[in-house]
Amino acid sequence: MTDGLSLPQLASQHGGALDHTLGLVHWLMLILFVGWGCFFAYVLWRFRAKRHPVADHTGVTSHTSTWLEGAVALVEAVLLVGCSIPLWADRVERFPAPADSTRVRVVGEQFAWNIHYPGPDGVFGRTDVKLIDVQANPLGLDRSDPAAKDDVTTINQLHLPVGRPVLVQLTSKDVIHSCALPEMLVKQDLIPGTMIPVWFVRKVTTEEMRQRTGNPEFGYEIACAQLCGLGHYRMRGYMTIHTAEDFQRWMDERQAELSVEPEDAVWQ
Ligand SMILES: [Cu+2]
Repeated sequence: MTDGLSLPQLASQHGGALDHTLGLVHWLMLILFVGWGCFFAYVLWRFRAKRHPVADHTGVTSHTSTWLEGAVALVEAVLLVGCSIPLWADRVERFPAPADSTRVRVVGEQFAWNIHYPGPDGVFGRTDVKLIDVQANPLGLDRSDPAAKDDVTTINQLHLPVGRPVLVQLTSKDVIHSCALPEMLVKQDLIPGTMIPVWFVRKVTTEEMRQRTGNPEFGYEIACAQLCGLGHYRMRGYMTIHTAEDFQRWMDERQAELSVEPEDAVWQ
């Protein structure tokens, strides 16, 4: 239904329903465009000056256009109440259990994405604004907190396993940013002082997408969708979707690096 719209390659579980709604809206708009265009042409012909040399103050007595407008409003109400609201309600009411999910924090800043994994213990370590060091510790992670010992942080590199739900907590250090993952049909603002949860299920690994698109360089992009300052254009991150085994291997490698470099370790 959305083949002609040049949408990004779909790579998430919920994205199909969103694309479907988008397709329905486009069809409705096409029908409206053609319908109202024909109606306009009819009115120009029907009320031409030759036929009505004197203005008629009574105007049209037929109620056809009222019924037509009522029908359009009804279809729009069905799209909103029948498609969009249930889709949204499903997203915000049915969060996956943390135990069954990969959990990660994404902290926006001018102009980078800080990624924070809780590590094998599943607990995010304490962060403190006083410990923030732009180069060495951009998240202000307190490595003396036992829960922070196994935490993994990266900059602009989000690694996730395919298939498993991911629970992302979004926040910002400075201004409002927006985390946009086009292929996942995910877009959510990051607002300083709030922690906004988002979840989605990835269905296609980076490797599969490279084969599907025929582009060996393909990488999922994390774009900032809010004009957040002069460097907004370079606020770009990358998301790599691994198989479960490859993700575990990646996480194990980060854990191994932690044991060598226990203090303030940051990986690019
Ligand atoms: Cu931004």
